[in-house]
Amino acid sequence: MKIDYSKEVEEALSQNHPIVALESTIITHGMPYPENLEMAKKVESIIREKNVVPATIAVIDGRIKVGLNNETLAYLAQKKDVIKLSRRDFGYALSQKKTAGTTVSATIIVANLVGIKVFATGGIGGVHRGASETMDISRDLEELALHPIAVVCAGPKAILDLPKTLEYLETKGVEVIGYQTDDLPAFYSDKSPYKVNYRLDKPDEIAALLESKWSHQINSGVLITNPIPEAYSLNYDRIEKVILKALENMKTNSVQGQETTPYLLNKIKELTDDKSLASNLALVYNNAALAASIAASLYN
Ligand code: PSU
Ligand code: MN
Repeated sequence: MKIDYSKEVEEALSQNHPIVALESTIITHGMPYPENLEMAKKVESIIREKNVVPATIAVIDGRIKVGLNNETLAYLAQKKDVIKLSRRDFGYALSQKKTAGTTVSATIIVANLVGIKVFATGGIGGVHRGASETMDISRDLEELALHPIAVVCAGPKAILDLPKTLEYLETKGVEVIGYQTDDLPAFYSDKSPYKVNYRLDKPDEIAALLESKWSHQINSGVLITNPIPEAYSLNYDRIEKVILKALENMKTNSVQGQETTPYLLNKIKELTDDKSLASNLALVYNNAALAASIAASLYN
């Protein structure tokens, strides 16, 4: 397999040392520069503080990279015309030597190829509002269903249809765990009107769930939903109004397909005077810390 590892990740893999995978679409398409770069470095340091190795995954000039150095992170964070890479896009990006941010779906694929079991992100993609018309359902859900990996997030992104996303995950056999919560976290908000499948309060209980599931060859993913810290949580009803406005804007501008999510995140940032970006950063850091604790417990 033509995959380039950072030295740190290569060593961790050979010594069975805990690793947390990180995606890179959040860097290339999810946040503006320079906040994206600051975020990419800080998540890694949060993971290292727990003696766990971070593995940011991306495609650089047609090579799959697992573990990026600061120079490559800086390059990726500023690069224009970078591909948002999902399962669909591997053939083109690799053969044409393109540079790409890997979405949750593509990051799951690569993490699984190299044997990483825990992955932290902000929010996953899911069933979009209006999906019965547009059929826009994120590939993230399919890859979660296909591979034994734990994805730690702050819930599906609030721009989505949350009940339909939960239904879809049920159909696909993906357990939705609430970390210290019964309510489904909704990305910018720590609560939503919906419930998670099961609540677990300790990282080692989550690790035990993963081991129980996977040791019986029930090889599907698990979604760990971790509520955004209260200080950064935005009111669910208030942010819902902002989302509706952003969705209207999106229609007016005929935005569709893979541009949908980056467009909405950016519009919401504008409409909230950057408050949503501060929340997005806080929730990513919170997820990195939980993912590192789960990974450490899993490899013990
Ligand atoms: N989480 C964030 N910001 C993001 C994303 C996640 O806080 O930008 C990205 C992830 O890479 C996810 C993608 O896989 O958004 C979903 O895109 P889509 O809805 O087109 O599948
Ligand atoms: Mn889509």
